[in-house]
Amino acid sequence: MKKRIVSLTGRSLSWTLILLLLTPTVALAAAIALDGSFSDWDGQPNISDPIGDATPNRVDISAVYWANNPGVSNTYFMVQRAFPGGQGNQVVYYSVFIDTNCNGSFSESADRRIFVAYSPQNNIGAVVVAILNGSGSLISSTGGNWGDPRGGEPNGGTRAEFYASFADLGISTNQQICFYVASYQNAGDTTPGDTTASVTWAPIPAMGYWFLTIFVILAVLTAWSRKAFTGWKKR
Ligand SMILES: [Ca+2]
Ligand SMILES: [Ca+2]
Ligand SMILES: [Ca+2]
Repeated sequence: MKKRIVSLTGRSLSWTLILLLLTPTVALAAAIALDGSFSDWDGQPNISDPIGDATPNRVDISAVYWANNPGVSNTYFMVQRAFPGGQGNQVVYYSVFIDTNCNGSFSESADRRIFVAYSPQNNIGAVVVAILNGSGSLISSTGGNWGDPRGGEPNGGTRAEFYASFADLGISTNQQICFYVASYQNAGDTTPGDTTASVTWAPIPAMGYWFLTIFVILAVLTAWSRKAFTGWKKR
């Protein structure tokens, strides 16, 4: 019995240590702010797209990032394009096509399309977002100064961040979704892979981090109580 208690204690401590090591990593990786600054995307999941596979430059996607924040039922995206140059019309339209049930069809009523217009100005990067269902009906719209303003290379007029709530996407927490991103309504550049490929993603449950924290605390308390019990038995 004593051996079993010691074994359980050791196992609990091992799990506690693993979870304690994992928890700060999760917490540090999730702090997206819609503010037109982009250092918050460092370390987030992303796919690079080749530069030079679409013309003009303003429709040439170079990277797509996605993330969600702890305790917030939103999906966040950031799309970067090739430097569009300082002249002419720099406006670009993106669509994030979401197959919410991952059945290969993106045009069912349960599916979604996040339509984005990004227009870099001299001091702000204006972003307007409309969320449509797979049939094209408008669900909601929003926007903000969420992009790079016009400017020089390498980042001037290139990056835009935006979001869509779980509610507007019609998804539940931890639901697996499949998505791809296209510029100019699929006539410009697509990511990933300029094919019909898509990214599969299960946004972390809104309360997942809290659950993990509580789980770690319970594991620590369990380990301590069992250790204390073992010590008491020795006396
Ligand atoms: Ca940001
Ligand atoms: Ca590209
Ligand atoms: Ca579908």
